[in-house]
Amino acid sequence: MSEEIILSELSQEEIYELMKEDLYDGLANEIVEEVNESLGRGQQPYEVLTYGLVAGMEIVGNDFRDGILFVPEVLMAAKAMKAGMAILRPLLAETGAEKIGSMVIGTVKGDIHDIGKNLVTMMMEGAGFEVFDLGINNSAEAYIEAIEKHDADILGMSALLTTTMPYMKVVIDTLKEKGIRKDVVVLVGGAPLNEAFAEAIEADAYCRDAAVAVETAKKFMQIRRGVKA
Ligand code: B1M
Repeated sequence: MSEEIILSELSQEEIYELMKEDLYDGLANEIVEEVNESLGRGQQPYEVLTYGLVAGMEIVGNDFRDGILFVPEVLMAAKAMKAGMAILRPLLAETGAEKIGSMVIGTVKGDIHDIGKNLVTMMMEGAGFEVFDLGINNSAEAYIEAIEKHDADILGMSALLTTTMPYMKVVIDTLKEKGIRKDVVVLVGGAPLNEAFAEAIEADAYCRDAAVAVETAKKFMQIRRGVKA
């Protein structure tokens, strides 16, 4: 945000446009101000996330793909996105809802992308799930150790690279070998995935975005509760 811009004089639409520009330029402090201004106007945290941060990151992604932006710029954008998400996180988690299930989540081995996974974590916590976030670069063993330790209902795996998404199948095959595949619902997500891939690796479902992840997890928890009853 340049100095002459006074946020309070802008419409909400203009603020969302500015957020996209500032995210693109990796301006974390400006993003923080714009998130706070939006919330102060009564925008819902999910709206700020979707129309400001996620929309901005989509543009970054396109220009990264097209060779207009490079890794250092994308890292700056990711840092700015995380600064905005840090404000939204407690608000999205603030539902006071009773815990409805538990989830182990992490990005797969060889993959360090974590923004989408963090978003899913935030939304799941907000929906009343207890989430154990393993971070990035997870082996099958790390996932399984965490599932057993926390007696998790759901395993969530994230992959953003076409080269790392096949590792999800390795994890599922390892769950099968250990005889615990049926004990846990496996949800997968990440930009290069689709339903056909999820089906091919025998995951329980593909989640297009964080909101779909929450809905899908809730649906499976209802089924699990029904089975247990
Ligand atoms: Co990377 N990168 N990156 N990158 N990066 C992509 C993924 C890429 C598509 C960019 C491009 O070319 N357009 C491309 C992959 C191409 C391919 O595989 N075909 C790519 C590449 C090539 C690379 C490197 C190899 C670049 C290099 O070094 N030459 C390298 C790989 C490093 C590695 O992992 N080993 C690399 C590095 C990086 C940065 C470190 C610079 C940075 C990551 C920072 C971070 O995450 N902390 C980065 C970024 C930011 C991106 C893009 C631009 C944005 C990803 C993102 O955060 N999106 C990305 C372009 C793109 O995806 N269009 C790109 C926003 C986020 C909210 O969306 O992650 O899709 P997303 O998550 C969504 C859904 O997918 C879903 O819900 C989320 C929220 O709605 N979801 C789940 C995700 N996980 C889920 C798990 C679930 C459920 C739903 O579990 C139940």
